Amino acid sequence: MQEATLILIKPDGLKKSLTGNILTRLSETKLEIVAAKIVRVSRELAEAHYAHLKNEPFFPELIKYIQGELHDRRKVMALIYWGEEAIVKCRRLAGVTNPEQAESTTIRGAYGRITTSGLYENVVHVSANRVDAEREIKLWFMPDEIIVDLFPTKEIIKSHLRLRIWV
Ligand code: FUP
Repeated sequence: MQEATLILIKPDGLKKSLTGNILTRLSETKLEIVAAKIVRVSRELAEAHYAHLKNEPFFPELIKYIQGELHDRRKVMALIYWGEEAIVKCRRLAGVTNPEQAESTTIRGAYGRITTSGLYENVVHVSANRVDAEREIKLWFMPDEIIVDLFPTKEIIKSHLRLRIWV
């Protein structure tokens, strides 16, 4: 079954110049990149992305991290990979959330670390399942930024501007 997954190369990955390595590792999956961009992450986007962790003690630090405030790199690279079993293939390559517990052959195991304050700096975000992937893709991308039709869309007219938005 073809499916899509959101990948973020987080600010620590960008600062450590790991973009090439990470994309090379992901190319092992033979999945197709159907969208890619560099994003300046607003507080609203960061909080929406990590809404499920709102009550965790590390939440404020996590928001700073994904916004790039800990690495002097106020950007992330966002990509959508698409194809057979995309979610599990990318998760497997990324490794588990805790970089100390991730296999050393995975991206997080090879390049991640835990900060002195206990935050996991794990280099990449990879959608965990189909429900998360759909929610996250719709948060990070507009329909016209993706070269395949992943989810239903509708057209709206806003101040004489014709836009395509998620239904
Ligand atoms: P994942 O789906 O692997 O990104 O895991 P989560 O959504 O549970 O966590 C999101 C981010 O919160 C992680 F990438 C790093 C951070 N985190 C911590 O710093 N400590 C924790 O105990 C759990 C998550």
